[in-house]
Amino acid sequence: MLSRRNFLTAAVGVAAAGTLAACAKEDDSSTGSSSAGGAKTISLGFSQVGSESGWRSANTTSVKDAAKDAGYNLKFSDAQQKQENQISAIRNFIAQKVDVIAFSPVVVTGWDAVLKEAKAAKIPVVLTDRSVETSDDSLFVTLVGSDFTDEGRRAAKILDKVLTKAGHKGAVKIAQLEGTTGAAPAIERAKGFKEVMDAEHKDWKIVVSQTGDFTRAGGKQVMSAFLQSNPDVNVLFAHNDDMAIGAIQAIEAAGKKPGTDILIVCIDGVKDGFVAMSEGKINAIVECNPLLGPQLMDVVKKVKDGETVERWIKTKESDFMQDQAKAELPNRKY
Ligand code: GZL
Repeated sequence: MLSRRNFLTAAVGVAAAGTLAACAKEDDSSTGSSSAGGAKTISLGFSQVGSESGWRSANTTSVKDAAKDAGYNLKFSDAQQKQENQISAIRNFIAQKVDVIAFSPVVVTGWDAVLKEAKAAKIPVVLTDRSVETSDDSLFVTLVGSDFTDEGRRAAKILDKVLTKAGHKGAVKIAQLEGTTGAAPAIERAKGFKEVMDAEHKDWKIVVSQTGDFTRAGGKQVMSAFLQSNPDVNVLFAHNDDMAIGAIQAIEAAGKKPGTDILIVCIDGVKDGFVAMSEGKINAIVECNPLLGPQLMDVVKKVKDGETVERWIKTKESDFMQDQAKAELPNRKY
């Protein structure tokens, strides 16, 4: 996985021809003729994870709007959370000889072969949102996205504030709803949360942990099972708001009060998460900014022009306690 601490200055990578393959769901929002000043319109191939959450929908909108504003010819593919669809889409972009390929890898492993094909085709690759595990740093130029490990640390730190504010006494028994198995945010958020637990809260215990695949349905289904197997759970740490929102339905169905009987901390900061928090059902939210489109288009232009870019372009994010929810809700852009 990208060691997010190393800020190497990367030159543009080189890549080779791949084979043409169909994509899951693709749209080609060409913006027509060349951009101002007669320069050739930049063609960008973008492979999106899917449409699994509110965060993802906001991320897609940000990418499409920013590409349109930049006058790029965007070839967009929705992989429906399947790695094979992303690999096919990338091969398709190579065959179409796009100027730059950008994608959010659904999981961290299994990318070297197709990224080597892009390198052989001399098409630079930009990662956005999620990172990959690779031993060859030349296979992508940069990552535009959040520090998920730090988001996990922030979640544990704000949970400490939530417990204090709630006047919690006694055991802290945590249920963890993990993101998609093998995805960078799932791996790194769990790691960051555990790092703070082990260092500062040795009395806390994660009594049950399972993936809800970042979806509301997954969160509801898994939380329902958690409540059967571990009825004494009193904290939920969900890797995204959507799973927390699904879990709230399961908690209420079990006759318990989310935000009171079970304290809830989650990550993303989508509007529906803030609505639930303003209703007292979520106790704190760690923001993960999906509005990466403008930063991505800026980097794409620099990479296309062969400029040097930082190895990791981080997004800025905040954290919110329940008593901030009502005031913050009107400000939410996603
Ligand atoms: C995080 C992103 C995650 C969100 C989920 O950057 O990859 O995927 O936290 C989304 O909501 O499904």
